[in-house]
This record gives sequence, structure tokens and C-alpha cells, in this order.
Amino acid sequence: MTAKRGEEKVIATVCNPHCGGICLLKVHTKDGVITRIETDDGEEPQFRACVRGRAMRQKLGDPLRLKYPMKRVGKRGQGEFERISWDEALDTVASELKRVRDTYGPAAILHFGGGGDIGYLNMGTLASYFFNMFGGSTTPWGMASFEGANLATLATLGNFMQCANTRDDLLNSKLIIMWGWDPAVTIASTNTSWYLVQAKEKGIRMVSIDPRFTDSTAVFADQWVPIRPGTDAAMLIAMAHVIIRDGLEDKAFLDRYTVGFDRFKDYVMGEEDGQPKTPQWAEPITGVPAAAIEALAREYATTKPAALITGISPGRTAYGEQYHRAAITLAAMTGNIGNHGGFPAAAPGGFAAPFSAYPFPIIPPGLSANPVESQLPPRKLVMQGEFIAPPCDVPHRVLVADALLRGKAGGYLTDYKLVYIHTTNFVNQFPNSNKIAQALMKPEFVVVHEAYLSATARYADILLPASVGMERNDLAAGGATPMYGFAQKVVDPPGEAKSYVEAFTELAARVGIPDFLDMGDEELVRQMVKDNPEVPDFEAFKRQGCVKVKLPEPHVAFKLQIEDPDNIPFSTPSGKIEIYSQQIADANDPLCPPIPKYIEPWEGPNDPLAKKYPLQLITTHTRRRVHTQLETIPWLLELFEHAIRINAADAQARGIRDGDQVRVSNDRGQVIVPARVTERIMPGVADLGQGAWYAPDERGIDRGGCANTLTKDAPSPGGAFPYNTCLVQIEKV
Ligand SMILES: Nc1nc2c(c(=O)[nH]1)N[C@H]1C(S)=C(S)[C@@H](COP(=O)(O)OP(=O)(O)OC[C@H]3O[C@@H](n4cnc5c(=O)[nH]c(N)nc54)[C@H](O)[C@@H]3O)O[C@H]1N2
Ligand SMILES: Nc1nc2c(c(=O)[nH]1)N[C@H]1C(S)=C(S)[C@@H](COP(=O)(O)OP(=O)(O)OC[C@H]3O[C@@H](n4cnc5c(=O)[nH]c(N)nc54)[C@H](O)[C@@H]3O)O[C@H]1N2
Ligand SMILES: [Mo]
Repeated sequence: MTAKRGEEKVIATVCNPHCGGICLLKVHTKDGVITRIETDDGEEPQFRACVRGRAMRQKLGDPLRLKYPMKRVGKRGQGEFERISWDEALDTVASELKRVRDTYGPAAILHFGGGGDIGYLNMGTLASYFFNMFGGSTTPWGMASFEGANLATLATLGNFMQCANTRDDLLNSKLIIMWGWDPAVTIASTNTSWYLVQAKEKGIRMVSIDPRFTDSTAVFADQWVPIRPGTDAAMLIAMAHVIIRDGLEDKAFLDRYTVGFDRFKDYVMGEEDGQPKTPQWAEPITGVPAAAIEALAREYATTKPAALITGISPGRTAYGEQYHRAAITLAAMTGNIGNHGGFPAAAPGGFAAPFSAYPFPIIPPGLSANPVESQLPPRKLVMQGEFIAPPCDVPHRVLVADALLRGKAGGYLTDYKLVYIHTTNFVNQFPNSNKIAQALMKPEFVVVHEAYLSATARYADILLPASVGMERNDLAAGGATPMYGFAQKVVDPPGEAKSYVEAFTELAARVGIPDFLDMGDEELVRQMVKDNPEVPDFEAFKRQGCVKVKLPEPHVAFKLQIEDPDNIPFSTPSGKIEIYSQQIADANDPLCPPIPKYIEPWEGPNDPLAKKYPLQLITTHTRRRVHTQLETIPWLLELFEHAIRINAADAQARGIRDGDQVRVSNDRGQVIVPARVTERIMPGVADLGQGAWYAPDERGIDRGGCANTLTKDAPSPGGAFPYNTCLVQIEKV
């Protein structure tokens, strides 16, 4: 760094480690070491960092950081490595890539990435660019966070990335329904909680629908409605029944802006299948009293404007896409789309503001296609305007372990021979960790490009050490609170760790990709904002660490379509909000119907498996970590104990007391963790926070308490990841 020895420097940067927030950090350094982190105390809205952002300096110096390239010395999976040079590491990776491509074809290279530290340059897009230029790869599809929401929103509203109002618009609501949404913990865009505090001060009523009495419920809500996981579509559809029965639907809105309401109405009222979807029908399914469903339905339909904020977690269930489709339909029925104070009931973290940055300008469009995919027929259930639309024969991410294990013989496109994993902790974060760990023993060669000795890194043949935020430059752009962040380099990475830009540029040269990138990361950030009127002064952007985008009024998604429907259609095939989706109908899958329906999830209370495993497990995002990241930070370990949270009645029936060690198990695996006995979760449901580090002992019992040791590796028909559909038993050990 340029400061003199002993001199303190303060550098502005942003923190965006995949929590959905982008916050300002003012980082004090001395002699190249971070000494203190402050946050935004400037003009409103301030992008104040949370406890994780302020603890970030312990992340950089973590003893589990990978500092040097390494090669495996013991058996794969044992985690024994020996330091090698970058030259040896890159030469080996380059020759293996070429060997596998030339021997088996590029589809035999499975490239798996995409989470991590999500700046534009380091989120994995660069890796896709590399593989596309290299001749292609198999790139599994499906977004863990919200694939169900993606399908539902594209099908119904024709857009996914821009379907949220900016958070300041919440102050225009008269009723806010937090449906499976806990922004006090999950951030869901910087400042969401700040606006909710203001909404509370303003007296705006808030209701929380959640199996847990969350921190957001405790702080913001006037009412808590506990609901059985995976049954949200049933409650929403029963609310639709009340609204139709009482004639409360906004008929003018439905006539003008939607198609297919009559088909939905027939289903709801029982014309289609003889079963009216009344609150009494939904009560035994959802566990929510019919009177509460009835009251909320009437309240939502008669309080205008009202914001139904649908969290994405209820959509991470079997048939989770139906929940999102039903919610958007309800927002349309009440005329709460495109108006101030309403909300389209689509994925809430969307990129709300009319940003110019989203396309990744450094990738020439013609070169960004994957040659392996261009040759395959399209998937059946691809919606018009889909952002990433891999064809059929490319495995869903939930099925990668199965694809590796069974390959061609199991009906997959090919036998996968080389796996390149980056920006994701595959073993830990995808369903059925034991199966993934087993599957990673199969390929001929495994590269893990990582910053930590993660559960996945243990399976590498070659480990490439990556730098993390604050050790390199990157661009971040925030949605529901509009801003750009300069994720600026503050200190050097440890040892020989390198940024993606450096590593892929060097790897590209070795495999013979000419002109991959000819500039460093700061210059790339400059290029990305070059023509962006919202970032007129690059030097000021760098100095201040962020640009707060000032909008003349809160941004409301789909306002233009609602104000001028004759000239500005929705981007659906019909130009309208599609309650009935012909695109979905064309795929002809009875388990993904063209109107939103409640389909009983597998591994629910009525599944025969419930006799053996009677508790429904949910796997929430916790305040102590971001997925598996930050898990080893001592300050954060003090904040929140990793434990299974279980209702007092279920604990008592099992002789479990608060703090007891318990075994949580099903046919896929076992974890041993402490139990927290609480009234803050409904009976019959248990919560094991996702992201704890997978650590099987010699008997295969996961002592780290990773949620995915228990979850099932089956995607929902519409692509949703069923992380919250999982039956378990809990017993005292
Ligand atoms: N601190 C922290 N913040 C994060 C993350 C993190 O790891 N840590 N991860 C970030 C990422 S990538 C994402 S995608 C988001 C995820 O954000 P969310 O998906 O919103 O987070 P979750 O904690 O899974 O779930 C939110 C709430 O939904 C409830 N819930 C679970 N299942 C159901 C259900 O079936 N029905 C209903 N009604 N409610 C249900 C849970 O009890 C929880 O209170 O969070 C982001 N923010
Ligand atoms: N049971 C259960 N499982 C879940 C969820 C759930 O709700 N329940 N949520 C799912 C969701 S929403 C998500 S988004 C996923 C997240 O899943 P992942 O993205 O796999 O989770 P992370 O722990 O963030 O893993 C990112 C990895 O990238 C590494 N990394 C960080 N920065 C860099 C970098 O610049 N370069 C490289 N190469 N590596 C880097 C980190 O060290 C870390 O190991 O988890 C999913 N898994
Ligand atoms: Mo996510």
C-alpha cells in the first residue's frame, strides 16, 4: 500500500458477501493490516454494515484461508495437500482441461460455480466466459435461492430481475404482509429493516406468516401466523376463495391486465375438481385456523394499498413455484401491482431500480454462448425472457451428484470426467451432502478454486487459492435500495492467493485462449461504469466507495405497464399478467400446472415416511454467517449458537431439554448438534440453520451439523430447490 510505515489509512469499500446487502465499510489500515472497520455515518440513506460486515477483518486472516496452490497427496477427500507453485498448478489444470476436452469432448467438463463473494468480476461470470471460450462445458442450471420464484415470476409477470419496488415505497403501504421473510436477519437489500422501522413508527400494520417467530416478527409485526412449511400455496389459494366468495376482487384490474383468472376461479371455487378451496379446506393442510385465513384475506383485499412481500424461502420447497404463482395472482386480484404501496408479490430481492449496469459489458455478447449448450434442444419449461436458459440434458444443480455418479448409464448426457468448482461450497450447500461427497470421488480430476479449506476443497486434486472481498477490486450494484458499490482493494491477499481476474487470465493463456482479458480489475471496474450516467465521476466513486442513486420517487415495478397498458405490455406472451400460463401449459407437466395450484409436497405430514421421521425440517439463513462464509469468525461464533431449534412440546415428548445433544436423522444422514427448546417455532417443525460446516466423523455422523446432510436431492418440477421439504426424527443422544 502507498501509506508510509506506521501511518493509518482509511479506505472506503463495500461489503457484499452474498447476503443480499451491499454496505459501506470505512476500513482503517496500518502497515497493510486492517486495524478497525467503521461504516456509513454520512448522508441518508446510510448503507450501514451489520455485525458481519464489521467483523470482516477476522475473515481475511482466518487460519483456514488457502494461501498457496496445493496438490492432493493422500486419498481424495482426506484433505491432505502439499504446497506447489502457481506454475505447476496452472500447468496441471490446463493440461487436464485440454486432455478431457480432447478425449471425451467439452461436455465431460462439469463447471460448477456461482455464489461466493458476489461482485461482478468475482461472482463466477468470468469463469463461464473462460469455459465458453475454451470450447464449452456442462454448466448445471438452477438458482438455489429462487429458481421457483424465477419460473413463477417470468411466467406470470414476464420479468424476473426487475419485479420489486424500492424499499422506500414500503412507507406508502397500509398493510405489509411478511410472508416467510425475515429481513432483520437476511438483510434482503441494505436498509430494508430501516424502512420497516419507519413503517412501524408510522403505524403501518404488519403481519408475519412463518413457522418461526422470527426476529423480524418480534420487532416489526403486529401479528404472527404460524404455518406448516410447504403449504403456503394452500393458504394463499384459500385466501383467494374468500376474496372471490365475497366479491372483493378488483374486477377492473383483472379484466384489464390479466389473462386466465376464470380458469383459476374454477379451480378455487371447486368447479374444476369438486373441492372448493375454502379456509376450512386449508386449515388441516396449513395448520392455520380457518378464521385467521378468512380475516387476513378480507384485510388484504380491503386495505389498499397493501404490500404482500413474499420471501423466497417458502418457494424453496417441493412445488415451491406454486406458492409464488399463487401469491402474484393474489396481488393481481387485489390490484396491488404497479401501484405505490403495493407489491407484485414476486421475489423481493429483485433489482428494482432501472439500472444500467446489469449486463456484464466486458463479455462480448457473441462469445458468451456455451458451445456445449448451443447444440442441445431447449428445455420444456423455459419461459420467454429467461436470463439463464440452459437446454435439456444439462443437469439441474440438485442432480449434479446423481449425474456424476450415474452419467450416461443414468440417462445423463455424458460421463463427467473433470469437475471445476469455484465460488461455491458444493458439498455443503447443495442437497444431500453425503451423496455429493461420494460423487466427488468419481471424476478423473477435480479442481477447487476457493478461498478456504472448505468441505468441498477437501475433495480437490488441485486447489487454487482465491482472494476475497477487500483484497481485490470489484463492482457491486444493489437493487431494492439503489446504489453502486466500489468493492475496493484494501489489503493484499494472504500468501499467493490471487483474484479471479488474474487466475483466469493466466489459465486462459495456458490453454490458448487469445485476448482473454487485457486489463486488471480496477481498470475493468472503470470500464464497467464508463458510460453509466449514474456513476459520472470514477475517482469520486473510488474515494467514497459507493454511489447512492437518487430516484425522483420510489421506484414501482410494472408502474409503466399499469399506467399505459395499450403501449407498454408486460413481457409475457400475451402482454398481460398470466394467471393462466400457456407457456407452462405447453410443457404439459401435471405437477407444474398452468394455473397456480396447491400440490401436496413429498415428505410432508401425510407421507408414510412421517411415521419414522415425523418432524418437518426447515433450514434457515442465520445471522452468524453467510451460508458457509464467516463461520469460523470468533466474534460471530459468540452471536448465535448453531443448534437445532425445536418446539417445547416436541422436545418434551422426546425427553429433550434445552442444550441437550441430539441426533437429527433420516435415511440420507445424521447430524449431532445441541437442541434449543423454544416456543418460537411451531410444533412439528424443527429448524437447523443452513451453512454449518459438514464434518462427518469416522462413522459418517456429521458433527458439524450441516443442514444438507439431511436434505433431499430432488428438484421440484418447476426447478425449485426443496431445501425446506425434509422429514427428520430427533432424539437425545
Ligand atoms: N445473515 C444472512 N443473510 C443472508 C444469507 C445468509 O446466509 N445469512 N443468505 C442470503 C441469500 S443467498 C439468500 S437466497 C437469502 C435467503 O433469504 P430467505 O429465503 O428469506 O431466508 P430463510 O432464512 O431461508 O427464510 C426466511 C423465513 O422463511 C421461513 N420459512 C421457511 N420455510 C417456510 C415455508 O415453507 N413457509 C413459510 N411461510 N415460511 C417459511 C423461515 O422460518 C424464515 O423465517 O438470504 C440472504 N441473506
Ligand atoms: N439446506 C439449505 N441449503 C442451502 C440453502 C438453504 O436455505 N438451506 N440456501 C441456498 C442458497 S439460497 C444459496 S445462495 C446457496 C449458497 O451456496 P454457496 O454459494 O455454495 O455458499 P457459500 O458458503 O457462500 O460458498 C461460497 C464459497 O465461495 C468461496 N469464495 C468466496 N469468495 C470467493 C472468490 O472470490 N472466488 C472463489 N473461487 N471462491 C470464493 C467461499 O469461501 C465459499 O466456500 O446455498 C444454498 N444452500
Ligand atoms: Mo441465495
